[in-house]
Amino acid sequence: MGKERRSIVERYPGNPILTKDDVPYPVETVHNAAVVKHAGGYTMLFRSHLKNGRSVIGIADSRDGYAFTVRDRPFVTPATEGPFAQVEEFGVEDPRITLVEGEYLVTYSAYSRFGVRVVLARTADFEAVERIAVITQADCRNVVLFPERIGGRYVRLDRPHSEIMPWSIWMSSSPDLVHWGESKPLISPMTYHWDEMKVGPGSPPVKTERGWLHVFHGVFKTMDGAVYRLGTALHDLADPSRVIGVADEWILQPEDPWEVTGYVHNVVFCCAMVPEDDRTAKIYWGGADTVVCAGTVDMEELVRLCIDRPRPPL
Ligand code: BMA
Repeated sequence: MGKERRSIVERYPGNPILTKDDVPYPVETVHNAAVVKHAGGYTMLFRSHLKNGRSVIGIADSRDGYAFTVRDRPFVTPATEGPFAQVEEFGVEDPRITLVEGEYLVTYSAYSRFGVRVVLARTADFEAVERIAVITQADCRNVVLFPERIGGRYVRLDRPHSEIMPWSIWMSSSPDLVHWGESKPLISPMTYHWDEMKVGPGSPPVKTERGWLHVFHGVFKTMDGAVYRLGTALHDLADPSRVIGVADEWILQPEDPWEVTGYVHNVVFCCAMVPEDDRTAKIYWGGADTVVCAGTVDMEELVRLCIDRPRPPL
């Protein structure tokens, strides 16, 4: 192994690409951003902490996927009336976006005194958003939807969490996006490994010739607190519950000053991988729960890592 190994995620030299100073309303952080291609450019949904410690989801637009302009108002704020008010009482966090059958489906974590659950919403144009349903029980986070039905069913990865550690990545499916079942664990943390404390889905899966590729986060607990890193995994195209490979090594860890120090130290947390035409993809991550960062990956290289240098999924 040569010492000068190129990093797998090439950080954008202009990182961080978004900070709280870019937001035209008062926020303490901007992080954990979902991004999709839309209307000839890129649209981002990102989480911000308010000064009361609770979170809202903002929206920003870009031509090139790096320079984003934040809109005047947040895209999702906690519902204060109607059927979603009870689950969103303590805030909305960590959006993901998947284009499914012509509409953008958005999932986000909703916190309340009853724990954390995931809400599914839809938007055609990123102007209006319509909540569809609460699609998990408590406690569950990090729902990422596959972009197409597989075997006639909608499919998602998610991460339920309970008293029982360590917390794993599960898959479930649905006939209608509202009722979910057939749940099973697919990827577990590995003892004495960079992800030994917990893992969770990061980006919605992207279709490649070799399988469904996604980026996930893994957490290691140290005497100095937890370290959030990113890993990658590949699933069978026809049956994504079959994990083809989970790369043994992480692909990104906190290294830049704004990833090492911030609202929560030592965090890189991914909610989006956006494929480009040349087999690269842009990935986006929150740095230290404080800023949004971007970088590029060679998707073929991620696929190879999963196939050639795997570790056991469970
Ligand atoms: C997780 C979530 C993420 C956050 C991460 C690091 O549990 O709360 O939103 O980025 O912790 O603090």
